[in-house]
Amino acid sequence: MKTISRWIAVLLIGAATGCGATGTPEARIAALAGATQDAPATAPPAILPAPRIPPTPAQPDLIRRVNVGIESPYTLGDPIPLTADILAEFRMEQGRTKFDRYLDVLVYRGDALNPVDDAKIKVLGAMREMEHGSFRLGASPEGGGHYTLSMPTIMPGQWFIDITVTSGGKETTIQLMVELFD
Ligand SMILES: [Cu+2]
Repeated sequence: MKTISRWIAVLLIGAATGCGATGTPEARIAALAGATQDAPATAPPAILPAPRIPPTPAQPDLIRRVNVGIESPYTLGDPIPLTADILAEFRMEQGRTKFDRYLDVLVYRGDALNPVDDAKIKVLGAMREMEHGSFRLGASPEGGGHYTLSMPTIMPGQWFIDITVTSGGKETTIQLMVELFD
């Protein structure tokens, strides 16, 4: 019974310390210390944290378009029609941190020679089944039909990015799934 309640405590601590399955190294050490605090004095010393592994080059982001619930490949920069004559191209690159992504949306009428500079773009980002980390931000007009946003995609995993473009009184939402790898 005592052992079971310890394990529950460990699980609860693990659940409370983050959305990842493993939590931070510090959290794991804390959980371990909590679970062994009434161990005999002859217990071996606490396990030292593994050396911190420096960030390694991540594998490229996996990007897909989600359209009425169906995912299909999306190559950054490919035009997606928003209305009968308005198109948008979506580009992303790594931002200032490992997981932030810099988003560039190019909006134009017919072809890129006719940029649309009076669009409004709102971006909603969320991880499925995770309450934390959602963001709702506007992209800034940069001229030439470009709208940019530094997206606080704070952790690896699958992010669903809803990009709502309002132009000429018409609103269209494009959803991209961006999977970031650690
Ligand atoms: Cu998360």
